[in-house]
This record gives sequence, C-alpha cells and structure tokens, in this order.
Amino acid sequence: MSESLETYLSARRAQVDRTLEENLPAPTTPPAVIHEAMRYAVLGGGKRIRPILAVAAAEACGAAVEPMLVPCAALELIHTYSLVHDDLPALDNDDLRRGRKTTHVVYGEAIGILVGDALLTEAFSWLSRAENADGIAMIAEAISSRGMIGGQVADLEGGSTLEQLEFIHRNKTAKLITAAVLLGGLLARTPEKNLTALRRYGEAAGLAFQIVDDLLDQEQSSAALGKTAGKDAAQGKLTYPALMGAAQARKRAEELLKVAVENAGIIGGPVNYLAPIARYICERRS
Ligand code: GRG
Repeated sequence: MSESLETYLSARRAQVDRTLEENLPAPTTPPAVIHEAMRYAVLGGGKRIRPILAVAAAEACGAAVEPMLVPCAALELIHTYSLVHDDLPALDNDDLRRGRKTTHVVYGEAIGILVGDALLTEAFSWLSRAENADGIAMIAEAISSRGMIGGQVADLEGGSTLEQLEFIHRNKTAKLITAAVLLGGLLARTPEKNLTALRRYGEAAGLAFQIVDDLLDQEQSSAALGKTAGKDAAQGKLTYPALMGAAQARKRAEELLKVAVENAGIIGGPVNYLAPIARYICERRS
C-alpha cells in the first residue's frame, strides 16, 4: 500500500471510529445490555471500508468531509448488523469476528438478534439527518430482499454455476459497496454522469472485494483474518477459487479493478482516492 493511501485510510478510519463512538447510544442508556452489545459489535474493529468509500466518493465529487461523517458512518451500522445476524446459530453459527467472540456468544442469541435490529434502525435515523430522501431510498433498496438480503437467501439456497455465484455476490456484497459510493455522490449532489461512474465503480470494486474475500478465506489463517478461515471449503461452498481456480479468480479480480479505476478517473476531482482504494481492495491481506 502506498504511504499516501495508508495515511488517507487511517485518517478516514479514525474519523469514522470517532463518529461511531460519539453517536451510538451511551452504554448506560437503559436498557444497558442492548446498548453495551451494540457498542461491542460496532466498536470492535473492522476495516470501515464502506463508510470510507462513501466519504471518498463525496470528497471526489467536491463535498466537505465533516458533514458527511454521520450518514456515511450509518453504512457501518448496516454492515455490522449483517455480520451480527450472519454469525447467529441459524445462519453461519460462527464464534469469531474481528478477532473477538461474536456478539451472540457474549450476550446470548436473543440480544444478538435484537442488536442487529437496533443497528439497522439506528442506521436509518443517522441517514435521515442528511435530509436526502434519494440517498435513503437508494440504501433501503440496496439492502432489501432485492439486494443484500436477497443475496443472502440465494446463498442459503446454494448453487453450482458461475451465474448463481455472481447473483449471490452482486447482491450480498456488491450492492452495499455500490450503495456506499452512490451515497457519497448523492450527498455531494453530483451530476448524473458522475453517479453513473460511481455505480460502475461500486459494482466492479464490490465484486472484486468478494473474489478477494474468497481467496483470503482459503489462503489466510483465522488469526490474520480475525474470523474463521477455511470455512468456505469446510462447508463445500460455491466460491470463485473453487469454481475457476485461484489464478483465474485473481485474474477476474484484476479485470474488475481495471473497470473500477477507469470509472474513478471519470469523476476526476482534486482529492480522489477511489482508484487507490479499489487497488487496496484487491491487494488486501485481511
Ligand atoms: C442480513 C444476515 C444478513 C446477511 C446479509 C452481508 C451479509 C448478507 C452477510 C455477512 C457475512 C458476509 C460473508 C458477507 C459478505 C461480505 C463480506 C466479505 C463481509 C466482510 O466484510 P469486511 O471484510 O469486514 O469489510 P470488516 O470486519 O473489516 O468490517
């Protein structure tokens, strides 16, 4: 990772972390257990890539960063809700996330379910503070049964073809990543031409993110990932490396990276980190 990208990502991550810490309900708010558990789930690490992408998109479209922080951090609440629910016994039944015990393991299954519900609700409250109805509607659609939830359901159903795999990941992973960059563009009130480029960037970077996630699942240790590694193979899951081999999967991620970089270039802007962030998505090790 280049030094300037590393500096950019750590500065934005610190802003997102501060926003989350300051805007989540205090842990003593009654009933304390749900607020403690929400904070445990959200403040326990994570790359913060979705809010960072949203802020970076807004910045590339000429907006000031500070007013973007609360609505963009809402994406981390949505993402964390999906992780907490995905880890539940009825779904993935996992006990390790972000290097710590999963929320339901610490607080019990009922609180785990309610933490997800509360984070999703809290997210729309934070989004509404930006008073941008188009942005709110777009996020709702992206994580709906025609988006992220639909992808999760298709994943539960399984499949054996590349078409099925792409449907799962375009919905389960890429839609929220695309929604993140589009939110940045909408909050910056950028013209349609830029929104189209942001959508294409998000779709390509989002799918590349998942291909790399599949590769990391088979190449890295649980300690490096902070979550259970090797799960895809253990569960006999349909993944990019399982379907086409690791070398082809890596090649596909690089093709998608090219598309993302081209579209980042269309936006231009004096401060545009979208291309280096797409590169980071493809080259990351966790
Ligand atoms: C609502 C139950 C439910 C599920 C929706 C998003 C999702 C579907 C489930 C979460 C689990 C999963 C494997 C999602 C795919 C996207 C993905 C690779 C998530 C991990 O995101 P990172 O790497 O995690 O950004 P950190 O911990 O860095 O935030």
